[in-house]
Amino acid sequence: MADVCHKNDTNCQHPNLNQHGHLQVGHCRTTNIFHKKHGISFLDCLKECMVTSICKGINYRSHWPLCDIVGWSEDFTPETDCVYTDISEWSKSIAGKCRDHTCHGVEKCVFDGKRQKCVTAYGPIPKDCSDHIGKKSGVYTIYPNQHTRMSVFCDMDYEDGGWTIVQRRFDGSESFDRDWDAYKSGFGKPSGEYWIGNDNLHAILSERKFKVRFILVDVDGNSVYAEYSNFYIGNEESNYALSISDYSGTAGDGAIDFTGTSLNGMMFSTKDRDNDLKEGSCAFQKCSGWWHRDCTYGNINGKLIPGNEGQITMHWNPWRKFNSLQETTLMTKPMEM
Ligand SMILES: [Ca+2]
Repeated sequence: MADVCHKNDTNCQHPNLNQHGHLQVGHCRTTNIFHKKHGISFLDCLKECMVTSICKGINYRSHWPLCDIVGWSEDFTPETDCVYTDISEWSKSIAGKCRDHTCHGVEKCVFDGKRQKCVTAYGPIPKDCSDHIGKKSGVYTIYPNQHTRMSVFCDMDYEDGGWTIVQRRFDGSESFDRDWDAYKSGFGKPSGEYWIGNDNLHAILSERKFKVRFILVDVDGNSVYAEYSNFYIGNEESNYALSISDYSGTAGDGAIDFTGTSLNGMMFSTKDRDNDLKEGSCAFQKCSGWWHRDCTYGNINGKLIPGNEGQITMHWNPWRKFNSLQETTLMTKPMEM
């Protein structure tokens, strides 16, 4: 440890691993593993984690020996001979000259003999679900940029997979008749019904060029889709101004208002923030946060009340008029994979 520890730091020079009750023996993380290193010691593995901003802990298998650099993760899976430990439990001095580094999420600190440098760590960090491709559908963590981390549902089965779910509804367990702050930060659970959050969506869409797809299912189980090959939303200062165009699909174009005009360029509205072009509040009238213009013909954030019809329902007018749909999904994926 001489190369990484300060000479007066006895705990670092001679760490007693057995003193650390925070070692999780026989359990390891299985998601958000960014990097694996063979043939290094436990302490070097800890050091590797310590200098990597995105690292929250390590899995270590002493019989290989194998070191996993693990990001933010909640799962724990039993595995004999595997040890997990959270990096926050350890002295920062293990990082040696990089102990007070200020590198960001996708970087790691190296010391070049004179000073700290931040270099890109371990290739691409998953910015959206397309970077998790090849895995099965489920909840994953994505890091659109250095300051944004979120859990999302990734659909890896639909049309080659790689879809990041923006909105998903199928059982009516979440209310979507919510205010600005709820839509801003997102609500619901990625494993169930949810809205990803407008700030999160802006962060994702700012990294690449995206298409978006609406999947709609009626009460009889019929399914159609609407795709727009141009999709972007601005930041909160722009009221999440929407770019949406180039429709294709089987559902009909529902990204239009009552006059048949595209919602392209519209700002987001909620029941407590009216940014639409109509007298009165469309968000209030349609029970949905959305990019209302003269309201909207595609009201996927309306009320999920199968068997009912009207302005407030979760509907897609070009397909099933104002009848409540049974399921809706809004998902996005980079144009080029
Ligand atoms: Ca209005």
